Amino acid sequence: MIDKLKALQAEAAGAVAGAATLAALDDLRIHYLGRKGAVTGCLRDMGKLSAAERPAVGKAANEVKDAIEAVLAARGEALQRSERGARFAAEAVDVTRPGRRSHRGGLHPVTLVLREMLDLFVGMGYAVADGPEVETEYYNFEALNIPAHHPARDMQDTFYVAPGVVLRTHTSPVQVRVMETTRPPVKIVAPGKVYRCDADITHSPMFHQVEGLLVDEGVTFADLKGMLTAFLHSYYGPDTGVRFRPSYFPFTEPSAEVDIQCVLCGGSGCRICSGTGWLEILGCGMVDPAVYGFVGYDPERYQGFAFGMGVERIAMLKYGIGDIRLFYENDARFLSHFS
Ligand code: 2U9
Repeated sequence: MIDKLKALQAEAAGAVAGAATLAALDDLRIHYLGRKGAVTGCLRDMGKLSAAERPAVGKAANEVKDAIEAVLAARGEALQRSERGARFAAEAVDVTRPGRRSHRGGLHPVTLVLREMLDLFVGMGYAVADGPEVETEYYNFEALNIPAHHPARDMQDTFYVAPGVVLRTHTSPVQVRVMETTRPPVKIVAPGKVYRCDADITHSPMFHQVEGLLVDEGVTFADLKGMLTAFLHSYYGPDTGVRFRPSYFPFTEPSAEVDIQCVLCGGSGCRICSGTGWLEILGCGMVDPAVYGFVGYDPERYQGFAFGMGVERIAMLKYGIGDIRLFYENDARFLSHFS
């Protein structure tokens, strides 16, 4: 029996030394020392021994049990150390590596250009006004001296929401609403989205406008010319040529369109300006006295000027963008040029 125990001890020592994982070590503990284990079996069999043999065999069995427990504990500690070491190595963080850059967004080019333009008008004392994008025909057309059956009211140009209700085709209704509730002097710019049934590389069914209105006593076309020239010189540089051409709008009389010298060729003629050397940049005029009738202003006492421009058009000319649809596609490669 003692020989058998010694053999078990030697066998266990070899097996424990060869155990590669804590789980394998646990299996060995059960195999040798568990309730149905080999050493436990020997201790149970002691009942069959004579009273004379029992003390020596019992002592040997306890020694073998202690010895196996000792090698299991030593191997367990060693395996725990190396398993922890391997885990630490796998989880190690190299604090000397460069950090990951976070991607920073930026303002949309239409927002950038709109803010730059508004900054210049606010600097000249204009207040910023806004109003609804869904408008009545009265505010979008009638009060602006665009009577029924005028070509500008044609279904091709205007999105009708319901009878008598449209998506505003310009921000001019904002100025009408301000005049209805405010006595002169009025000095406002009205930025915002407008809608027209039109789509190609330079037209979009939704785009942005900035319009302006100044009404007071003694306002002349010279004031309009001087203010817009100052605005365009601030925006495009003081040496940029500016010219006013006669034009027609139902809500202004007289009316003009304003050109700047081509931003690309400087006036010698190129693809952008179709060889003319000039680019149309905005429209303007003296508010038609008929408009004052709708808002209760005295046309004998007050004069005013108004102007309007498309924000996308100005952004396209500033950044050399050839297709208006690029503004609405949210392609990060396009937008990243402006951040
Ligand atoms: C009131 C009276 C007059 C606003 C004006 C223009 C000329 C003009 C266009 C520029 C390019 C529209 O975006 S665009 O297609 N606008 O040429 N707008 S005068 O005149 C007003 C506005 C409100 C009460």
